[in-house]
Amino acid sequence: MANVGDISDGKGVRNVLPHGPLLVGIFRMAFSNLLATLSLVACVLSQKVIDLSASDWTLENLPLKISVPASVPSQAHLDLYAAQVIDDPYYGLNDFNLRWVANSNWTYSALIAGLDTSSSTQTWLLFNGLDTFTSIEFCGQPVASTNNQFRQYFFDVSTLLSNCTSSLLSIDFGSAPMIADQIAAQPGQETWPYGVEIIYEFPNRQFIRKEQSDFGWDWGPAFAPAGIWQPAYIVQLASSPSVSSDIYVRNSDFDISRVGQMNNIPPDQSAPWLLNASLDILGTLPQGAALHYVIADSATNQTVSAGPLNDLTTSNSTITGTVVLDPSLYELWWPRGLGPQNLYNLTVRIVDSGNNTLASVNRRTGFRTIVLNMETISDEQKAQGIAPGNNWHFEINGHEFYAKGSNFIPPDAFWPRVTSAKIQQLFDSVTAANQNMLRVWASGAYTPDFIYDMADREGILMWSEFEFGDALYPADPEFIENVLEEATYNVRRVNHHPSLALWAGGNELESLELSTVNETAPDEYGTYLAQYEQLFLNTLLPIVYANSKSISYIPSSTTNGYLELNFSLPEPMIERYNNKTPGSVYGDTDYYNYDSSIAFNYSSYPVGRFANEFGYHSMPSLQTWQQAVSPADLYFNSTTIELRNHHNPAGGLNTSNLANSSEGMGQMTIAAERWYPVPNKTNSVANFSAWCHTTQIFQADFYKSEIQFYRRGSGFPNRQLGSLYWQLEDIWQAPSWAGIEYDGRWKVLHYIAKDIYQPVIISPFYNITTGDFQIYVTSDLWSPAIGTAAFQWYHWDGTPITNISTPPTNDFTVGALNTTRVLATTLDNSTLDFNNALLHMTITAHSQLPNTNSDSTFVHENFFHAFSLADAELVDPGLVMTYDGTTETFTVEATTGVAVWTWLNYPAGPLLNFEDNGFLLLPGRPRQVGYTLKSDNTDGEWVHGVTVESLWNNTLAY
Ligand code: BMA
Repeated sequence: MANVGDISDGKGVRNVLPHGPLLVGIFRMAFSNLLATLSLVACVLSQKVIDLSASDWTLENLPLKISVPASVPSQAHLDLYAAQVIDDPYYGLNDFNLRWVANSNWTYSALIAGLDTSSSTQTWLLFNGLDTFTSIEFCGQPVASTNNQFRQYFFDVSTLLSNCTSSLLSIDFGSAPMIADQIAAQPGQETWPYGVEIIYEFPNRQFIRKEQSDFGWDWGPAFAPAGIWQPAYIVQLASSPSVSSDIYVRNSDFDISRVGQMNNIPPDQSAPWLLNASLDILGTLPQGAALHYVIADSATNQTVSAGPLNDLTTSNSTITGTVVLDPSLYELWWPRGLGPQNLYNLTVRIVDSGNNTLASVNRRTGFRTIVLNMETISDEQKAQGIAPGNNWHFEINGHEFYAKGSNFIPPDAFWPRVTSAKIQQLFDSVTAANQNMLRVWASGAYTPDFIYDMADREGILMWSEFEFGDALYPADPEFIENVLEEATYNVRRVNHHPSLALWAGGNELESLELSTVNETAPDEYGTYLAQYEQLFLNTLLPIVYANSKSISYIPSSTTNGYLELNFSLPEPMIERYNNKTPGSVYGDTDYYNYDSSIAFNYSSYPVGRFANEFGYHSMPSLQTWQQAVSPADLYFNSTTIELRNHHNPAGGLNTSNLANSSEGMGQMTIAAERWYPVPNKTNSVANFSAWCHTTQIFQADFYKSEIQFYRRGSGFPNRQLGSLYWQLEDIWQAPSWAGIEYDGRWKVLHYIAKDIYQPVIISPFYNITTGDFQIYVTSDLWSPAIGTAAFQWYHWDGTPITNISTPPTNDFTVGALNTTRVLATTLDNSTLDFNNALLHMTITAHSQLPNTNSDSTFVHENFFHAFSLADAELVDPGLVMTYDGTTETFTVEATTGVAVWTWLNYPAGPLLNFEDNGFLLLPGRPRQVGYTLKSDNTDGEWVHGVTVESLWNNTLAY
């Protein structure tokens, strides 16, 4: 008996014997089953699973005379680094210096001990991920070649083993960049109009099924690693007739939907649940094999229901069954902030005709429906003031909600070193920042299960994507077949996670790629559109629909939605593309504008139903730079820093052309100069640090402005119901759009996102051309909030301005998922010097959090300054700070003036985040700031290294 959920727990050779829970299970069984159970033990003893991570691996390149000890899972760079053949790949310019590693072939080999060589054994090699081009040999004989990082591969090597003198497993990895170039150069190979493939460093990524950002991206390096990057096993099953039922489950697909539910369509919430369980196996199913399920509450382990699965279908490699479940027995799973994350343990067993267990799988799952509703705006919605067009929002358990979050990129260029501790720390930052959704961007790797497990527990919805981005892709049968295998494996693998929110075909394909073809080669548009539809509508959509009823699909992450969804058509989704009626609103938006002069001009932002990407890059902190570059390189435009900045992308492997990077560096500089006083310090490191920080202030300021605008749209005709900014976290230490630096340190952005994603916010909207000034309160709660808004203008020295006609307070009621205007006026520059005036606004409101019965109080504060802070006559705020070790809080106070962008900074070494940071401080109003300490290598000494500053510090020379 094999339990696919258990395998990764242990290392080494493991005869799968009954253990604790199974023995308990045996005693629970009725006596009539006991004999059958004993026969199961005989069968159990016959199966052997060898975890290949326990073997002694070697990594070699004979021409280069390199042979080092290696690991599984791993990648060549990591093993070479561990063996000190190479330096830290993340240091300095190693992105470029280590190209030879990517351009070389690498062989991983190990002698496999403990194999059962009896002729009655069926032996499989099972790889959950090989990155990417391999030739595999076992016992000195060829087994297979592979060419897809994202597939699970399994090979029957029984015959080879029966003839084996040395059980050497050897896997040759070819250089992915070299092979991509060879594929691109094949006669008759597909080409695309210039500019369609965005080239970062290595070209031709679109020909190969490997993490696309491994070839470089505008926020990351190009290591193009190779290796056995996921767990690998040898599975030995008895194949003699007496135990012909020996089975190993290699993958499974559990789908919990409402009876009658169809993908992309909001289901009937009163319908019972339908569990569809499908197991992919190695071995041979005996006649009469059946499925049995148990669902237990994951908190109490109490069984909620159990029984046989019905409507069985079997093939050589899969067994599937369904059961209808009584909805009154299950508590719903909700995303964070909208209700509890109720979870259940689902066990599905394959049983033989005597009810003996042949294999079983455990998965933690949850009961919820999540739909991306893209239906036409109904007459009823129009009557509520919603603009015509289509919907484009998520519904959880039948409720519209506001999706708040960011875009998740690969957290490291080398996945095997991504630990669950690192991801837990990242998720803690996500939940601390009031986010409920991450978009798992399309050109990294399919997310491992442990990350989805964490998302299930933390209540973070995972908008997931197939790995295609910023290119068009081949549509020849071999490529399509390869994608089909990759997609089927991954859709089935993750479908049971309640956090799974959506499948999207890829990144910016419709909005950027197809439109680039349309502009640059309109005559060829039809050809490339047909290829696009072949892959994203005729291949990927049917895979999602065949393996899940519970998940919606969109062909491209930014999309105007469908014109028609008709399940009786061979191609059920007909895309709208640009078939739009003026005055109507369709789809989601993707917005980047590096002209910082209009950054705070609301009319430049897109008006859509959902914002799935938007942003501007900034520098990481000095502390992060110090991890990766030498002290001599710590200045803004040092060559090392310019070469680590990949926006704008270099567009190839040439490192001597810095023009593209300089443009991106310039965008940060100009934005800082345009909107803030900029540093000009005598100490060059202090100057560098202050400049880095100022680019972060602009970034945070800009995102805040956009998020306020998008959130206000929830109560506007576009009924805007989501904003996911670009991007959550960094892959390495470099300038990027991230809010969290590589080691977990929060940039200013992450603090500001935390603030502006609170349920009820107050936000100002100023039209600089007309002087029109409005203030809105926006709420994403599910019940109305009643409260009071208060306004007060100040001079920079903190004295209140009284000769202005803004009312001191306004009472308001803001509806559920709605916005309300609490002030409308015109700012008249002849009455006040607005360069030197600041409006402070606060709200206190009462309502209930979704799915709770108790009242909560919601407070928020914001401030408004009409013009650039570069032109303001800021005064010294006289910031002082104290630390109280008993309450573990810092108290910060401005004593002589208003402190804008007040910033608590902590030294390199520990990892923590403050409760609040980047805030405005009025004089005489001390603020206590707590913190969450995540790691500390200073024995608590770090508290003495915390400093406080504000934008005023930019005006000081030191
Ligand atoms: C979009 C994303 C990414 C990219 C980001 C910043 O294009 O989808 O591909 O990194 O913007 O340029």
